[in-house]
Amino acid sequence: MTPEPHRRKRPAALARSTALMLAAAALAAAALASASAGRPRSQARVRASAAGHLQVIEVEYRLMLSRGVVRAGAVGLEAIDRGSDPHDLRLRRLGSNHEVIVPQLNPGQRWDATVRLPPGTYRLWCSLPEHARLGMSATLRVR
Ligand SMILES: [Cu+2]
Repeated sequence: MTPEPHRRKRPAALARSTALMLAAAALAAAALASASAGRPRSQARVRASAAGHLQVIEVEYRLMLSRGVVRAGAVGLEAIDRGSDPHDLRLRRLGSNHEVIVPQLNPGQRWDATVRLPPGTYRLWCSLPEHARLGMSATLRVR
């Protein structure tokens, strides 16, 4: 029998190429893992900041804003009554008569909507008797 040189395996070269392929596969897997772990979170953060979001917690007798500044335009406004009494919420830009009115909520209730806020300084308050005077007011900057 004559040897068949072309079909003879070369163990050293084979081992080297297998090692390279494994290394490449490991790199690809690591890249995929980091992409799938990192991408959804960062995209969600970009979307949230681009749209603008403001959460207002209503308790006796305070309004707690999730942030003091939001970007002008469409803002996702969320109000939650975490107190033990009903509360409502008004927003008014200084120098304007236009008010954003959030209906009265009962304890535990939540309300949200997208509102359009032009740039300016806004006063937020609860319009129930005495509530603003007792501390349920806050300032928001929109820019
Ligand atoms: Cu109130």
